[in-house]
Amino acid sequence: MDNILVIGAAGQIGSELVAELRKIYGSSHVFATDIKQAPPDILEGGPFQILDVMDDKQLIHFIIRHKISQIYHLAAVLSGNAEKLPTQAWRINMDSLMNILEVAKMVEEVKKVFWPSSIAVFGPTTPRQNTPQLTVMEPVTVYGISKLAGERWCDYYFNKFGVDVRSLRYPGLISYKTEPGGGTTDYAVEIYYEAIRNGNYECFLNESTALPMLFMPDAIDATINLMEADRSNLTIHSSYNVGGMSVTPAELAREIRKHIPGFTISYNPDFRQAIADTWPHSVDDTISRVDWGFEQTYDLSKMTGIMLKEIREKIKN
Ligand code: AKB
Repeated sequence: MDNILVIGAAGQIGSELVAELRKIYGSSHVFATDIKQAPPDILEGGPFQILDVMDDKQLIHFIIRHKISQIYHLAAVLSGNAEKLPTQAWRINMDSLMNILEVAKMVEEVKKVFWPSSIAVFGPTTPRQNTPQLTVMEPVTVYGISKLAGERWCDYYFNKFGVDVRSLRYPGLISYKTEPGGGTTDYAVEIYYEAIRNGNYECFLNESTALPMLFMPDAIDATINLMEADRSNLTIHSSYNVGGMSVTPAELAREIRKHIPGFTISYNPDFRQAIADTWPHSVDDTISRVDWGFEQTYDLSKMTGIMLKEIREKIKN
């Protein structure tokens, strides 16, 4: 039986991924870790430990002690925060990945690694519509540069040392369980909370900024399906495009208004507008569909119904 380590288990992806992995592999086989305390369901649902991925000695001891065979490394500084503290963000994003790749190379029991990349690897010179898997990549943000460098390192460790590292270029992820922090696509989560709490939202991107987005259940399925795919079917060892839906703030607001007719939105773009302006509007994920069966099951309308219902419940409780 595999023992799985999730780093960044208290975060937006980690908190949902841990729950899903525990259903599949059994609670005692999924070790949730983070540098901060995890939400109660993660703490109560199986092993949790404070672990700093930047501490390579602590990391390797943990992996050996718990006979870890799969690692999901989700900890990162996202695009907005990375622009505020560029050198720290670079160090955290890169050193943490290098620690993981080195451990995976050294410890024979570690069979697979998952590391998230992002649509931020693309830049202003990339085709914006239906962005191909292989294309021009000249990111102009610290986060994007770190993700592109990370992709290159993943590919390098696969080719040079046979490390089985798998990765997705996540679009913006929309979820109700744990809010994201410090990203450019965070508005697409905030808007639902503010619609319920106040009936209005001031958006930090302008109304026509189209970005690819994916509802969290689809992102979790994609992540686990990629990790469970037969290695021989995988043709990409840097990171796979996953598309989702292309949405603007105005379209999201229109969809919310179908449920909350009085909802209003205003626009006050900040520094994150300049980041979003360099990212794709939509992404071509054909290779993910062919290689490991990626599927998107939620559209804007289905997702909005669930987001509003779940956030209402959460606020009520
Ligand atoms: C961010 O906005 O920084 C992230 C991402 C698209 O990688 N959500």
